[in-house]
Amino acid sequence: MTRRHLLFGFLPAALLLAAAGCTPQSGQAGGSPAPGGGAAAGGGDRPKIGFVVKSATEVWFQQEWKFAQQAADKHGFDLVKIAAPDADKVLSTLDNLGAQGAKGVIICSPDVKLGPAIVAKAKEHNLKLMSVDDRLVGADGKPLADVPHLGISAREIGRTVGKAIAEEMKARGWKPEEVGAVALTIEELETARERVGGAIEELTKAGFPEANIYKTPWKQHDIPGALDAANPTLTQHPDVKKWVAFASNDDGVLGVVRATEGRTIPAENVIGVGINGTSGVDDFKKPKPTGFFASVLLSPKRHGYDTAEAMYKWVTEGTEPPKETYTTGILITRENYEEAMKKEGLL
Ligand code: FCA
Repeated sequence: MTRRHLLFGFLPAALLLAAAGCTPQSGQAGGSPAPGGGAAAGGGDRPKIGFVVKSATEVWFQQEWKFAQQAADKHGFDLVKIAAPDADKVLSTLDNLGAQGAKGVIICSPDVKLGPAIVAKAKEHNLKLMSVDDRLVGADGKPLADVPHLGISAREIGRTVGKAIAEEMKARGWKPEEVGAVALTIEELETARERVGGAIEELTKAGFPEANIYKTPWKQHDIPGALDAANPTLTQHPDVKKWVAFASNDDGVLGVVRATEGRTIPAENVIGVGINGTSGVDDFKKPKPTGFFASVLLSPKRHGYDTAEAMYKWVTEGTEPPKETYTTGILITRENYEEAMKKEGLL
């Protein structure tokens, strides 16, 4: 065989290997299971660990996956990244992971009330289970305390949001009674309730009238969904010329900010403060400031890398992760985001 032939013969195999190591980022569980897929990649005894998230399109979860993959590369395990945006997909994903011989799964469920069903499926398939970001709850709405969880210090981070808004209002010389607040809420999710609750706590402490805080349910948890939610609230208060905005994450606030832009409310009349940093950063990169003023930068590295590593140690060494771990965040604005994000490996 000529060198040329060898090269061509080799290429597809190399591509296959790459593809097997880099499992599909979404839709995989709904398709045909691939039992022993890892073995085909030459990793027969490499443990397989699932990382299931509620959205593949939200930048936060892409970042979590990226860092989880770094843990997989370092320790030599196969990471199966799957997006499960609804209950059916969550359950079929767990069956699929079981069929593939996975040993553990980390999950941010689209619905935390699926907790007992997820625990039952994990047990059935002998999968070690931990939750990330959104804590699973039981039928009584209480957290499933037995499932190790890594989340954010939601109340404290919400307080940081509220303080940042209050300070910026002061810096701009705004009178609280003239300002309206759009607070996007996801009442059924504890971490979201706590984040928004913390922001309201600090705002009202700083003299913001509670009556001017318009709680607006956020049903479809993406930027267009937030824009749609915010519009009616803005319409209902045509007399309000200055707005502040907060939500459980950047995407919520970005949607509200886009809604204010759609109504030609000038950017200097809007103070939006998000949480995550991972998608809000796009507004900081725009040449002219938008209404997206700041965000609390979280650590997708800790949420992705640390959980994946902890799961690997659990399945290989039997060391169970702590039952609860809560991470912190730091306030970023146009002024300091580059340095802060570089430190986190995000820029
Ligand atoms: C929730 C949010 C994400 C991120 C994560 C830490 O899952 O939906 O945007 O903030 O918590």
